[in-house]
Amino acid sequence: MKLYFRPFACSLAARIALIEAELDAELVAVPADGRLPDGRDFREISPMGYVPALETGNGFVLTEGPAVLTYIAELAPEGALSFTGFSNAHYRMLAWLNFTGTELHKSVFTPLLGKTAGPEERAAARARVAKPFGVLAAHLEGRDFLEDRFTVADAYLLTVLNWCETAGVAIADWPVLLAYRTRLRARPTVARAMAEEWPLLKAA
Ligand SMILES: N[C@@H](CCC(=O)N[C@@H](CS)C(=O)NCC(=O)O)C(=O)O
Repeated sequence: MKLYFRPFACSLAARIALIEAELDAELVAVPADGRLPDGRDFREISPMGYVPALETGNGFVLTEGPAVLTYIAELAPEGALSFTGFSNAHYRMLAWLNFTGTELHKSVFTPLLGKTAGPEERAAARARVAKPFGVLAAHLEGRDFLEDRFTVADAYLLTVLNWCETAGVAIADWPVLLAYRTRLRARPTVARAMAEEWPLLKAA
């Protein structure tokens, strides 16, 4: 299995999930020009050019973070990274993955972290953070994780919260979210995943 990633991009969540699940995978860094070490153009694997992309041993290719994370969670020992079966918690976890992807990642952080948005679009993106952060802060008050235990939804949310400083989002204005991020960063699997990517980010 191969995970295509960029350091500290949303693919970090998949790295965390692989470590949590103790699954072996080759981690392939996608260069800025998309030319992979084996000579292929990354868009042959991920037509949008986006990480994460997961390529299984039998040639199955999966893109889109929430799908990649759910796939890894289902390869993990039963119940280790998600909730199995037709349970409310399982569907809530899927809802959190979608919430993070739509209300935060694409709506707020993509315009703030990219180079294409002008001042008006950036101001609008920054204004969109208060509502979802407020919902999350209210939900996480008194809880360690989004649900009763750590799941891939926490891995994704932590990954997105990591971008606050670079994006100019004052996470300290939501102390519950800051405390959640601090707690998760101290989790050994998260700390290991971040330590693996940190030198690559600095070198980029
Ligand atoms: N809808 C995609 C979005 C993934 C995405 O935005 N990936 C970013 C990194 S966080 C990326 O690869 N950007 C490279 C680019 O825009 O060329 C998903 O959920 O996986």
